Amino acid sequence: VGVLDEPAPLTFPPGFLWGAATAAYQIEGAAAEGGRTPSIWDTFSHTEGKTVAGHTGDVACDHYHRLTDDVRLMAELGLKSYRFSVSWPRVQPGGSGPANAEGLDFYRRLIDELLANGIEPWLTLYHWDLPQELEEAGGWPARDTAARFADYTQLVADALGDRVKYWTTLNEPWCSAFLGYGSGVHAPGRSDGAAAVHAGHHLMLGHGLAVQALRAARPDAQLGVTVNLYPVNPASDSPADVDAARRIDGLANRFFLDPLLRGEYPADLVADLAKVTDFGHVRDGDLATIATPLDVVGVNYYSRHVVAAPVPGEEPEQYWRAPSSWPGSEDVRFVTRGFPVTDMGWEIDAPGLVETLRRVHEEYTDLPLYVTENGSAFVDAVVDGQVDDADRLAYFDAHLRAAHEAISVGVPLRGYFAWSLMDNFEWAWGYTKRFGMIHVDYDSQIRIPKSSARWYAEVIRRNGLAAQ
Ligand code: PNW
Repeated sequence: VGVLDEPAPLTFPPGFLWGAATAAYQIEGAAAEGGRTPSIWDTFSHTEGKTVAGHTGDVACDHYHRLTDDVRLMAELGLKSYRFSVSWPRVQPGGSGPANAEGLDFYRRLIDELLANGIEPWLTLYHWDLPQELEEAGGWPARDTAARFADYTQLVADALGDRVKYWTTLNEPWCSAFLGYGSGVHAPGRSDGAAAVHAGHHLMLGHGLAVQALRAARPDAQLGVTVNLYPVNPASDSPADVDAARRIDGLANRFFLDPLLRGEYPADLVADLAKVTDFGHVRDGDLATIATPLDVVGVNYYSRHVVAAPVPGEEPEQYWRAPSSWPGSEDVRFVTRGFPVTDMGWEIDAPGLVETLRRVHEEYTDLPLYVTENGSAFVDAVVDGQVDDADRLAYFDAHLRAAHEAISVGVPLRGYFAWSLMDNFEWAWGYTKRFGMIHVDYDSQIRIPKSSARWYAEVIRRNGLAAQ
């Protein structure tokens, strides 16, 4: 092959924000220390039968006691940014009232350590750990929770706002609403379609109020929200399959994108949900609040949904069907195509990332986009103190090529956060699924950077991928 035929290295735009992400309940541990009160995830994980093997986040990666060592590992990776979440019950015990100075101090020390290492802190306010007291007062299906969230946001902005430029209000409101209150496979484990739809609305209302509070407190900050998006394709061209795809796309993607970025619920989705709720929970002015202007949009991407019309008697077993994360569309079948899958059973589909980013840009917004999570679980083996995770590395490589392709067709993608910095508590799956670039031994708490971590450090150093 001549020089001109050789594939060129894929270089990203100058200043591309290379990062890694985690979430408070998944890594911190110290569940009953420093004045923290229980969240719905403490209650849920301590309830028999809710998580694999009864795993809880009581200790997790013990990050609460190891933040200095963990930031050193981030610096060794050369991370430009670190996306973490604040535990609401750590900084505002019980979810209302005054701040807990000891909880805030933990995040202040974390942020200062990041800044001292030249790592941009990216703060997520809500990654699923609602204070248990607020769940007992009705949780996200109750309107008042949105006001409580705005109050908590104000408290965090006052305490940490001088140190943080990038803010995400909610992580993946679809999961909070439809896994938490629909299928109940996530905390708080309720199964009620109407409650899930109402929760989704109040999460977005809380987001809008939080953006307004942050904007007033920190006019210079970059404000956004993170949604988990999926291309949704019909399994065939049949009108029934095409309609199934329209319905699932409505619940998975448009339920959130349309209110947040257009200030309206899609009419077809409202009609689909007529048997579930009459949308009487939506008050005048809510949609304008929800659509309060943002500076950035975060997209979490893992896989694609391929769906088909119901076939009586055929019920494929899926993580989210227990009883259903899809109110009003419980009968839709999720089909697999025989693609290679990760340890979550999710099909690996890097072109879906290009489609997803293009859709957000072309149909919804000109705002800068960030991939705030992308990654994969695989079974790892520690051999002679090393973890050679070629499968995870290949997943990152394929998706970064997709991210680069999206940029080359005009998507204003400004950064990418690998999920996850380190192995952690994978929600209902406990410690049985490993997403980390850094291996964690949960007995010794020894961290070992995997091959993917060393590779990612090289990607960051080059600001791109080597020629393939
Ligand atoms: C996201 N689904 O969760 C979360 O933001 C992370 O905390 C989590 O560890 C990561 O992705 C990997 O799971 C999801 O069932 C959980 O479609 C479930 C689904 C999607 C995202």
